[in-house]
Amino acid sequence: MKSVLAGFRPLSRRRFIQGSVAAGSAALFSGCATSSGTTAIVIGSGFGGAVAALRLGQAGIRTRILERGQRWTIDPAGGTFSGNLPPDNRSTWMRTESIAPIGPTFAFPREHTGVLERIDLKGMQIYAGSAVGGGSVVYGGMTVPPSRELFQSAFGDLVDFDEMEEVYFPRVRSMLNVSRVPDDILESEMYKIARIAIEQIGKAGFEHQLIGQATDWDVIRAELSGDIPASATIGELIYGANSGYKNSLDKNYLPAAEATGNVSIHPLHQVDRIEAKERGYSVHVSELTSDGDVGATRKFYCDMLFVAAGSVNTTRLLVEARARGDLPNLDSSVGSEWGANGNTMFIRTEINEDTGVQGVPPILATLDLENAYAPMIVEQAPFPVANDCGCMLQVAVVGDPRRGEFAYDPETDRAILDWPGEGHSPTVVRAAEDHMRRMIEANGGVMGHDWIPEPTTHFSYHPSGGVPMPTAADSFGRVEGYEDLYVVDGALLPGTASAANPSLQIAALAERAMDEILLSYLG
Ligand code: FAE
Repeated sequence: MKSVLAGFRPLSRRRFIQGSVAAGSAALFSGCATSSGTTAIVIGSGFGGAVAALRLGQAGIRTRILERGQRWTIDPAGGTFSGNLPPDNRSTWMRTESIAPIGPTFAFPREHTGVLERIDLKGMQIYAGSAVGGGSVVYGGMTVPPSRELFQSAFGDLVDFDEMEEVYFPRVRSMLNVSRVPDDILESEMYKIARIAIEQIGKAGFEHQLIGQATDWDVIRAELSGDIPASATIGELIYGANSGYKNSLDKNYLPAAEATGNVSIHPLHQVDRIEAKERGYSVHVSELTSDGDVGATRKFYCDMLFVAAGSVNTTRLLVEARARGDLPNLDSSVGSEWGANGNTMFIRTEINEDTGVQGVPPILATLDLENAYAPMIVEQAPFPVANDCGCMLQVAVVGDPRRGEFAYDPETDRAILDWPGEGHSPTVVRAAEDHMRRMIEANGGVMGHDWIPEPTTHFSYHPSGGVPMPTAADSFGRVEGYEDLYVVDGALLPGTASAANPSLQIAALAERAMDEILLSYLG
């Protein structure tokens, strides 16, 4: 690599960062895009993987993304993804029934490599995306920074909040084209529920805020005017957006990575095992059919390996590799400090309002950082099925102290979670109940036990951690014990996303890591 860049003088970290806020490494590394012979593999194409691949491609490094999920291309006529009611097997990763946490279950004739995975761990169920674009295909687009205090207390002096706020959060927002809901759309029929929520949040003595959204509002305008089939306006979110209203990673980072000419994306390539070789790494892959059958098994080799399979899958791959002797030098802390980010939901019914059809994506939140039990952000999430339920769904993200640890189980040959209890900690449940109580006292309504039995205690959309810094990896994702092995996804979070949704932090930490990794690599 160094010979390709003879004469290239890396800037100091600070100068480099200041010169590249919006474009990231692109400005610095474009022109260096001759292939060096160095090869990289990125496992997973979610927030961490997509960022890593783009920056590697711009630096002239031949990169393969190995992604187990399918690549879904929006058909303008609609029908790319499963609808909500009833869902079909495109909705679900490798099961014969649907898994959405709310509402009835639907059976499928056979398994499929659908977009939403549920990982059943002992004491906690985790939802994650499984597609080119990872979680961005199924997510709510909420792009929310943490508070300075919570972030800094989670990261200590390993990551500087000012640097994140000045450099990396803006860079990610710019790539994802994040904006707040425009007035004309907030005033439309699909957001009647949001306007009701704004009023009720105020009556309960809280302040609301409109949050950053990775959404193309023009697509939603086209839905509203009837020019394209309805999608956001009828609540399509968790199984993918048929109108393409989401600014998911397959619309920005990933095509930009491919456009460098150095990055190729390989869908339906499931990594089963990673192994250190004398030089570089070998990656064992099952090539899947769209129904999930194994068509062939292959091995790929690379000099640089970036593991970005999402917090749970990355942690499992590493814990299993350590136990099997494939990566024996991994630190004993790999697998620990894993958390569910206090991500819980509760629903209020009989809110005495005709809510109409509740369109998505979610656009507003309440900061309840002074909550008596734990700091939290509470997002008003449209109820994800298209009916007039007279109900309001809220998604809380609570600073939860509970942590678990993944350990290898020789009987199943898998890493399993040791989680201290059932579901989220009592702190999370009390904080959510306290918030709900204030909303009910001010506005009426009851807890919607038909849909959600209680503030949900047992599942999360926000797996966080498993590769703690600084013991398992440094704050740039460089894994201890190995050269050129990196973790750049949600596994690098300190067991929490600090009472915020994780995607912004994951992508921003990956951007920060890639700046540093490529600078030291090329320097
Ligand atoms: P992720 O995006 O999960 O990407 C990992 C990728 O690796 C996936 O594409 C996998 O298919 C792939 N993969 C896994 N195992 C393998 C393997 N063995 N071989 C090959 N590929 C593999 O990881 N966050 C927000 O900030 N705002 C939201 O509004 C929001 N809404 C959400 C709604 C739902 C329903 C869900 C499930 C999550 C939501 N999240 C939200 C969380 C967010 O999606 C999640 O934190 C990020 O996607 C995690 O990013 P990673 O890069 O860690």
